[in-house]
Amino acid sequence: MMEIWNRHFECMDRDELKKVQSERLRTTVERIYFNVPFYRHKMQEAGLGPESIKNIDDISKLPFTTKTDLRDNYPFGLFAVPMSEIVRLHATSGTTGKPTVVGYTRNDISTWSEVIARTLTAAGATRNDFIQIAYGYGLFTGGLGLHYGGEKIGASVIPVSGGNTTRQIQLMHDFGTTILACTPSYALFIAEALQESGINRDELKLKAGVFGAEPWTENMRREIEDKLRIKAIDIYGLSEVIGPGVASECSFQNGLHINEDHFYPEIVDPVTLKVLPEGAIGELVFTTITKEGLPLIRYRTRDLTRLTYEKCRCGRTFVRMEKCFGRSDDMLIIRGVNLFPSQIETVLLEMSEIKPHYRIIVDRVNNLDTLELQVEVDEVFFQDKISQLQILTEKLQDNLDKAIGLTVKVTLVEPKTIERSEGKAKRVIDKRKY
Ligand code: DLL
Repeated sequence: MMEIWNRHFECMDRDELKKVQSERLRTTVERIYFNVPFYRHKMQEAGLGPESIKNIDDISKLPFTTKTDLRDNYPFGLFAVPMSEIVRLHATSGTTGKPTVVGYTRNDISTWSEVIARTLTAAGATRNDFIQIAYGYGLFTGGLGLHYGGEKIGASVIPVSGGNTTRQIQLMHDFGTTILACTPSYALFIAEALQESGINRDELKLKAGVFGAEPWTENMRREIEDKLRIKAIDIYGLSEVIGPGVASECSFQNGLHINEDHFYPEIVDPVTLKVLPEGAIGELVFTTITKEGLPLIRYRTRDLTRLTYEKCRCGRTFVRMEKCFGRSDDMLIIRGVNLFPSQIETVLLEMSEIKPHYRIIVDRVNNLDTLELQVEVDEVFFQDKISQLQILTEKLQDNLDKAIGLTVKVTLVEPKTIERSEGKAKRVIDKRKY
């Protein structure tokens, strides 16, 4: 039987939980009403005051928040505390090139460590484990998010960050890593590199992995589990809400338990915004009910899933969300980095030599995402010497790298070779099979 990190909350009677959620929601609403002008105005427009929210069921009266709201209030406009209370900033890329910025108070960092401690414990980790964190460290929430939770449970944390696969395998072998934390696509890449490394799987002590930050299928899980001979646990989160630690699977791998005492979930119809009943597929919406730095009210994640309140065999009473089905918008996740096609478009539009006809082709080769951009250029480039094309390709590649932080394979093509469309253009071809 697997351990549970915080039995008091994770196995709380649901009526009791509702009381906790109601009280925490009231505190949050007061906090945002008095400290964040954006929220106060939105509540006033809806004819609401802090006293309108008495218990968790009143949540449906509150207005939704979107990524655009965060962007419009860039960088710190939605923070609910003075900057002197903020001890950490993280960020993700957004549509306009401006990142979405999130801020944490000391208590928020402690909440984050708590929810990750639950995640890691549910994956079977204890103080005797060696956790190799191959999520990126930096503005991305993956690395540092897992890190603090790993230390909280007393495990030996190996903060290797992403990349350098040969070294990952070497450390895994030499340090006796038991838990691997990275994106599922990177886990598969590591698995294949291991087969070629000369190190035998039996020489490793690996027993489980906590994988997330991008969508992945049951097929991919099976492949990882077979190749690495580990238990592959799905973990979900988003920077705006806290980072990783929002929801995670238990050993039964049958839906992700949402840390409902901190993040209150709803499923809504992405078009009508009506709250949908249990079991219906729709857009996941979160209200943070304990966060201080950046509380979010009914934040639309764009992730599509469904919820079940059925009791889980593990003993946890928290609601479970199914593995994400996809997104209601067009955000791509390439090697764990969020990318909107419009970011690429912005770069193209800034270069006069290039026509705004392009196609983005995403694929997965050897389990790593690849990104190709096919773009039309003026005829003169094809009449001229090849070196001209080469120079332009390199310039574009360089500009893209700077703007989106991803290596893009650029293919310049002759005018009118890219299919036109009369309705919405399908600019993205995603060949990945999750
Ligand atoms: O990816 C936080 C994270 C780090 C989660 C490490 C898990 C592990 P963002 O960069 O803000 O935060 O991206 C959030 O990634 O809205 C989903 O679309 C997607 N996503 C995250 N986890 C999963 C998952 C981190 N397990 C966005 N399955 C989210 C499917 C996921 N999609």
